[in-house]
Amino acid sequence: MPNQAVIDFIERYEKFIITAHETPDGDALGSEYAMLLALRKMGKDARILNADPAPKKFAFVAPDGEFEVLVRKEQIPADIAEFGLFVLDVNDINNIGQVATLILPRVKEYFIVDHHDSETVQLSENHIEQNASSTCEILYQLFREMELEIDLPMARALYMGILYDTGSFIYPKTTALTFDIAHNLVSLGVRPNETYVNVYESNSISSLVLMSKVLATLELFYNDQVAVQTMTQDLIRTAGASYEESDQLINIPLRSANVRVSIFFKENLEGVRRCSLRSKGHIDVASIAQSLGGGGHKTAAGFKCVRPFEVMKVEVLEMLHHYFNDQKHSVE
Ligand SMILES: [Mn+2]
Repeated sequence: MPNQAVIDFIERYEKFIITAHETPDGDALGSEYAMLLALRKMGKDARILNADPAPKKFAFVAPDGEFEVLVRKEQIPADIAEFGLFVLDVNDINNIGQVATLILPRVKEYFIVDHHDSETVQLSENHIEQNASSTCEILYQLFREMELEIDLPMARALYMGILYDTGSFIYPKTTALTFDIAHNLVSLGVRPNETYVNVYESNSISSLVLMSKVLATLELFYNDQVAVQTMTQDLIRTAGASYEESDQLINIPLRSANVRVSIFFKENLEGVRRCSLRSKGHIDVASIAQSLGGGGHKTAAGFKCVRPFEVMKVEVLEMLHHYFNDQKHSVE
């Protein structure tokens, strides 16, 4: 039984902190809130502490204040040594921001629940990782296995995570099981349209302006099969937007039948630069991300850019060369 290790972990502690990756998305926040409610149902003391704030479009699943952002040392409980730490939706323990420096060294033990593939991560006993559509899909099965009642607030959170991480039930890891779970969550009272409107139709005007500006940076390589978009912090400021509002923009070029890889270089307002990669079909962008110090899935991956975007662009395009080498191309 793959989930026995996590069940044992829950039994060992009375108090838990739950966290997820930096700039948490729908699956990170949905799984955190569902886990929070599950632990409280079991009579445990639990709270969420994240490196970054929860975007409004995802925060609707929880009452205000549940997605706490770790900013001051004073937020750390005095009896932190008695806590277990749940790390959700991330397989790299360094990708949890200041939670890694302020909380991780002080807790007794941590446990990772995730669904990202990585060849570099050594799975240990405190780690479950399944080839699931989302962390929420893993948690749904865990709660069922524990015979824990899934109530409507938990169902809404789990549904949001599955909806978000499957791109509304279309990404490659969407299976019959995913639909089966979604069916059960809707039977519990989740309203798909309400979730959709919150997640996809509640964007601000600034995010629309940001989209137009990012799309204007579009460059195409290898006979229009590789798209590159670039977002600097100045561009975010001009649009009056926030960094988080760019999170779906990488998917836009993939709507073209020609484009097989979409690359998005993005800088946040603090000047931290990242590169995200998406592909259709057989092109493995995880291996590119891994060779540059990042990680992810075969069709969705990313890495931190220490060097300038222009330098990294040439490097990433070179790595894609062998997929397109039988065709005429130009790399500037
Ligand atoms: Mn996820």
